[in-house]
Amino acid sequence: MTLTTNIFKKEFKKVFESQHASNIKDSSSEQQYAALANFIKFYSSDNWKQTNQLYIDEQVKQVYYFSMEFLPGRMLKSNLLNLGILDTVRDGITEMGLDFDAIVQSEVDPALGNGGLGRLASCFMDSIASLAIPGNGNGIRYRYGLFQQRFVDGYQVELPDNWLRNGNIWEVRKENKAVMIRFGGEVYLKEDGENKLRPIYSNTQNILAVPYDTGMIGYENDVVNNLRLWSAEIPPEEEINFKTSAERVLVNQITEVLYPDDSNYEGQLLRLRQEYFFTSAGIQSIIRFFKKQQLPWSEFPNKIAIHVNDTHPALCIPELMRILLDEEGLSWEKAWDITKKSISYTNHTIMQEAMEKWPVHMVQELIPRIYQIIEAINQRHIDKKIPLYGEELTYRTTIISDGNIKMANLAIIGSHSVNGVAQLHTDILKEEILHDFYEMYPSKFNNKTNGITQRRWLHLANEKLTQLIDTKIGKEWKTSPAELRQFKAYSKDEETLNLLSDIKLENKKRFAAYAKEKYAIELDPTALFDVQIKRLHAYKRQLLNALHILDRYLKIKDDPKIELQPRVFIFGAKAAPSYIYAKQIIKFINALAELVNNDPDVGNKIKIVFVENYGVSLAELIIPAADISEQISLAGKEASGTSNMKLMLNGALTMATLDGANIEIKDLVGEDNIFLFGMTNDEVNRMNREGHYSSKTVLKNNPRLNRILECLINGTIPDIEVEGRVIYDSLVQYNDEYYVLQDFESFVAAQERADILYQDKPLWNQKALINIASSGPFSADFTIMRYAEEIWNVKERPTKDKV
Ligand code: 26V
Repeated sequence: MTLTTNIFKKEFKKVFESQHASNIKDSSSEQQYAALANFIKFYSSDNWKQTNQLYIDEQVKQVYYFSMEFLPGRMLKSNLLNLGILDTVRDGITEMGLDFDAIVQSEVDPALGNGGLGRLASCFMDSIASLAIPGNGNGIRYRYGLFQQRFVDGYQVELPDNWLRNGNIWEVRKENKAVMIRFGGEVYLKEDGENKLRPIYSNTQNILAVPYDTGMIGYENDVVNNLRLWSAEIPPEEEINFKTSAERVLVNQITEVLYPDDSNYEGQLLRLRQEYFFTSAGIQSIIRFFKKQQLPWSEFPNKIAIHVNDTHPALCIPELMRILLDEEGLSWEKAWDITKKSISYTNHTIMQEAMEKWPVHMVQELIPRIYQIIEAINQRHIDKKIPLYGEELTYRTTIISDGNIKMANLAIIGSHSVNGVAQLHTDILKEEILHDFYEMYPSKFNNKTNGITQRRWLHLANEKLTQLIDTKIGKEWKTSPAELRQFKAYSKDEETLNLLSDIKLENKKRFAAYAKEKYAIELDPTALFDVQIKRLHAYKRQLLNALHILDRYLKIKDDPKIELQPRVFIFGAKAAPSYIYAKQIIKFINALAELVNNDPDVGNKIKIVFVENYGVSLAELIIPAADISEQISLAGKEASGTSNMKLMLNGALTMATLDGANIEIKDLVGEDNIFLFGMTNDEVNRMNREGHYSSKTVLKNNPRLNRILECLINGTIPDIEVEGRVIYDSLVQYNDEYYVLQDFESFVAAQERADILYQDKPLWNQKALINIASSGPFSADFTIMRYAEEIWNVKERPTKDKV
């Protein structure tokens, strides 16, 4: 059935009235949203059912993407887009006298992830469905998402994110698919009648894992895949065994809240519970599904690919082994072969402090049988590798050492593929961080540079730009992103460049209106909009950005008449609640904003907007308005970055160190269309090796920088006595771990080049256009095609339309 506006209006009215028993005209936008989301769910339900049935009937190989985090963003508009009914529905809603944008805004944005890793998982879900790849997400249905951030006197304050307050229309609770997870107790091996050892469990605590499924709608291809998020509950038949309220609390705690840290590993028992809970649930449901097909176990790796997103789901390995050995009675060799062939692993960080390791005693107590299996995997690894590689190398690669279980080592040994997320990152893994493993298993290592979905990050976030591109090169880029390169043909076309610049201005006005309403700050939309949006972390160097602003401020104070390119500096960043230094940087930037924004000498030359509660929805507002994309991490530290890709796709020029995917951006756009600065990874390594770096010496030779740093401690910036001192000391006394001062001069020089270029509007616009036209290779569609072909060995399916 093709949906016309008239049919839509009739159907929508029906849904609304059956739900609310009242007139639409008198309803709130929340109620209208609920009805519209229900309409979409109903509209796509046949496809959801049929996709699932097709996978069963044809026994196709399926991927299961295990991730502790998913950051899908609001789903209403993207579902309408992918169903091909966005315009029809928008027109219908408008004709009914309702406010479509208000309806869209009243959906909550589920923050079930911290940052890059979680958002990548959701971009991947969109691409997997849009490529008609049989794929499933597997994760946790947190009751509370990532904290909501507020600023009080410039300090970050965290509030709970009760995202389920008004229910969640997209999900379907599947009680009949629940599985039991066993924690604790004792386990011993006992011989069964057939000379086989079987584990006997006693005194375990059993917890029910109930799945909530959400349809992942492919782009105009009738595919609806499944995202399955698990929730912990007390099993009804065990109610009686949960005598104490403390035990009850514990069960509810498991899926209560997302850990708000993405860089600092802490050996928290609750987090280990979460990890085992959702991996065990996911693996059990896969096994259940596989067994229904009545195939021999040797077929398992031909039908199932299990992807482990960072090490958080690495317990998939011993859990799959446990089920194959204990419950299905396979031999160790067979089970191990199946496990390795099925599982693949992506590494997302080289930051040592984020590497997961669990104390042996904790794993032993919480999941005793899993511990036994990990121990056996470890022992077999040692026995097998010592004859081949000697003791020294082998012992450097063990899973268990110093009383800890190293999850990365488990993930590498128990999988057939290990990938990094940008070329440089993969090279660093191979040559430095995981070099010992690379010696052992060179063929496991491969690169899969990250990607983003152009449908959300261009089509939905920047509809005006989408229209311009559509009229110039057609619409094919939505499914064949390489087509974007056709847009290059317009890089000297005056009319197109002017339109591009008009669109950017409009997007900047839209952001300015938000800033005015929310923060009562007046922005000049013709100023250069300079954007840094990402988690707050020392290695990402928001501090370098802030010191550059301070430099500009001092220039203005020295000469209030100085001609400077007006800039609006936009920050969006959450700091982990326990990461004190990151929170001090937030306070510093907010204090600087307070000073600069209210200084009449400064006027429009500098405005600073630090948005509260940065997340997917705010990204969709900010990215289309950006002129400059700040990607200024210390070289070697940012595994890939993905905001760099989104900003480029929307015509921002990148201010970059040669780090992560910035290098690949540079290769695609050419050095003339990017602002590069700072040390390279090799230079950083050399500095580290030689150990000669002295931030004090840098300061001594740079009076300007010295003066800037003095402002942190001399009262120039009000109300940062504590923070200013801490930051100053980190740079001076503690020798500037992330080489902020070392890279400062070349950063400022690159910013000056940007100012000059911005004066030449046609040339700037041309470079913006080249950035847009060069960003096709960063579509997650390509990334997913490579995963599908080179790691998962799954096929895109021809869709009905294409057949
Ligand atoms: C690590 C940890 C450590 C223990 C506490 C909880 C926790 C939660 C998440 C993580 C993973 C952080 C890694 C991460 O998000 N990496 C980012 O991944 C992006 C997608 O690959 C990539 O673009 C970013 O460069 C990288 O920082």
